[in-house]
Amino acid sequence: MNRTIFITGASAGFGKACAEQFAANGDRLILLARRAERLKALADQLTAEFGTSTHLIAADVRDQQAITTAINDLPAEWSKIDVLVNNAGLALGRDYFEEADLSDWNTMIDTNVKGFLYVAQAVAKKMSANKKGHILNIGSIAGKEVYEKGNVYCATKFAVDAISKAMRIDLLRHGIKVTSIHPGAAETEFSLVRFKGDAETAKKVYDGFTPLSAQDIASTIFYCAGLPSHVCINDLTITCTQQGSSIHFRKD
Ligand code: NDP
Ligand code: 8X3
Repeated sequence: MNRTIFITGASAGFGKACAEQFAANGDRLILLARRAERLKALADQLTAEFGTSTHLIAADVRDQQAITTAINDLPAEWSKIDVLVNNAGLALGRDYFEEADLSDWNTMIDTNVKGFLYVAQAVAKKMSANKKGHILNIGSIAGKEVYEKGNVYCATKFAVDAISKAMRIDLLRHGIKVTSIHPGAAETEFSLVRFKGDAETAKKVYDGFTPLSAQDIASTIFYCAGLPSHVCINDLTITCTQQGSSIHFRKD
C-alpha cells in the first residue's frame, strides 16, 4: 500500500511482528529501538523478502533530545507518517509495593509514560501539519485492571489508557485517529525482560494455557490501521481465549 508506518519497539515482540505484517503489505517502515543490530537484521530481511524501504532509528525513547531530533529531522521522504505504532515499553520486576526496586519504577515510568509521550507528541505534530494520520498506542490489560505485584507497571499502562483518550479528543480537530490496543498475556520477550533474564520464571508465566502471539497482536493492529478513513476503533482489549481478566485463567 506504500503507507509510511512508524513502529517503536521494532526489534522484538509486537513491534517486530508489526514490521513483518506491514512490510508484507507493501508499506514502508520507520523502525525504532535501542538494539541497532537487530533493527538492521530485520530491515535486511524485509528488504530481501518484500523489497521494503526502511529508515532506522537506533535510540532510547527515554532520551527526549534524541527522540525529538530524530523525528523532527526525518528526511523529507520519511516525514509524512501515516501510522504510528507507539509500542516500545517494558515491565521490570513483579514485587509487592513496599519491596519493589525504585530504579525499576523509574525505568518503567520513564519508558512507558515519558518516552511514549515524547514519541507521540513529535509524531502528532507532523500528522497535524498533514491533517491526517493514525496513532495506535499499545496499552495492556494491566492498564484496565490492577493485579497483585503489578503496581507501577499497571499504573504506567493506566496512564497510556488515559493519555490515549486525551489524545483522541485533542487531535480530533486535525483528523488524526487514535486507537489504544490492550493485550493480555502474550509470549514475546516481555517476561524475559520483566524477570531480568530468568528464562525459567519467564516461561512459567505461560504454563497451562495458550497465550497470544506477537503475530496475533500484529494482525489486530494491521486490521485497525486498514479501516476506511471515516472509521476509528478507539479502544480494544484482546486476550487469549483462556484468559478472562488480568488474573483469571482457565488452565489446561
Ligand atoms: P518485547 O520485550 O518483546 O519487545 C519490547 C520492545 O520495546 C523491544 O523492541 C525493545 O527494543 C523496545 N524497547 C524497550 N525499551 C525501550 C526503550 N527505552 N527505547 C526504545 N525501545 C525500547 O515485548 P512486547 O513486544 O511484548 O511489548 C511491547 C509492548 O506491549 C510494551 O509496551 C508492553 O508493555 C506491551 N504489552 C505486552 C504484553 C505481553 O504480554 N507481551 C501484554 C500487554 C502489553 P530494545 O530493547 O532493542 O530497545
Ligand atoms: C502485559 C500483560 O498481564 O503481564 O502487559 O501485565 S500482564
